[in-house]
Amino acid sequence: MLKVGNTVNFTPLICAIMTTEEREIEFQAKIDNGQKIEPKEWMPENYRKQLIRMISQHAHSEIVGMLPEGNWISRAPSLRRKAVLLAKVQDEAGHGLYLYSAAETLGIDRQTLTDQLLTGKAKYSSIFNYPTLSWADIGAIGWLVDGAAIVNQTMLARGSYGPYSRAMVRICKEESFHNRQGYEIMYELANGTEAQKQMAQDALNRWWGPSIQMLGPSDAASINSSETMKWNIKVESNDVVRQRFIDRTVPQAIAAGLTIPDPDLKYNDETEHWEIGPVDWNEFYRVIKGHGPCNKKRLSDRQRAEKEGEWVREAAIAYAEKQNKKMNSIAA
Ligand code: BYC
Repeated sequence: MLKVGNTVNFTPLICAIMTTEEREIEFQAKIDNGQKIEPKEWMPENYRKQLIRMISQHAHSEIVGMLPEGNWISRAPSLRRKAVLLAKVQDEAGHGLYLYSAAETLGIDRQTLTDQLLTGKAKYSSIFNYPTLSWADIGAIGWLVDGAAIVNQTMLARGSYGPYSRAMVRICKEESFHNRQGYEIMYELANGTEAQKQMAQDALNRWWGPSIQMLGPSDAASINSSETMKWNIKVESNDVVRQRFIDRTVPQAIAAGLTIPDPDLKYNDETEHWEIGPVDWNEFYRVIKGHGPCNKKRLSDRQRAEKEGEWVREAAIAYAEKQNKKMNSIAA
């Protein structure tokens, strides 16, 4: 009980005697009012778990996502393209760092999260288990993968957890540049020589399906949605976000003179939406269970990077300790 001026504040006492059920009701009311939840506030254990799962998968995706693009830095067709790609890949590393930091506010440390990735316990986005076979694949990743990510992440920016939603705002701004550079690559190739046009079409043919799948299973199969949506971690369902991505991307393909590889694709005048044919969910589940074309390579590359980077982490810790000692001796 706190004495404030002449009045007595019973709030801490009331909080202390609230049951879990009462706290959950109060928490849900905050969510329904559109209030953000901040790290030190009370939250249901499953809210915390769901966020750690999602934010860490997202962070791992940013880091693993650097690998397919990194593959083309040394082979980019011009100095301008190389500089842009290098900057983009560095941005993805930055996104990973914000996201690991956002996850750490939930009481889990980064090494634990990294270990979960390296031991194959944690997922990362299915899309990064495909190879980048030609330069056009770099265009397709920026256009389609970053495009899908932006649609998903502008939705996540409206989510209930403060640190995650704020990280999304900044990440989306950077993703918009990534998306445009990817579309520019595709547009130029599609309007170049016949061979270049074919290269762009081939990349679209291979990346379209996985980009559609990347936005998560259909609503009927989405096991986490009941919790992630009840708590506004996701404010829209997987299918709603997927439809927005399709509606925005199909006209871009048409403008570039490329063909979406879906014979069932059609525009519905009544709903004003593009409708696609069946999604290959078998492929999606195969990939997220570890059997995509590059799952093994992606994991072994990350494991190697962890091992080869050990001396850097040791040096950084030794340097920080030395600096601390120096500061303490100045203060003494
Ligand atoms: N890949 O119940 P559901 C980038 C899993 S990086 C793998 O619908 P939820 C970029 C899901 O985790 C952007 N797994 O789940 C970087 C769950 O399994 P668990 C990456 C997937 O959470 C570098 C199960 O399927 N973006 O843009 O309600 C270069 C059932 O799913 C996938 C994010 O990470 C998938 N694609 O909704 C270039 C966004 N989809 O965990 C670009 C953050 C689903 O129960 N995440 N699963 O074992 C989300 O927004 C949500 O987690 C999802 C799924 C919409 C993806």
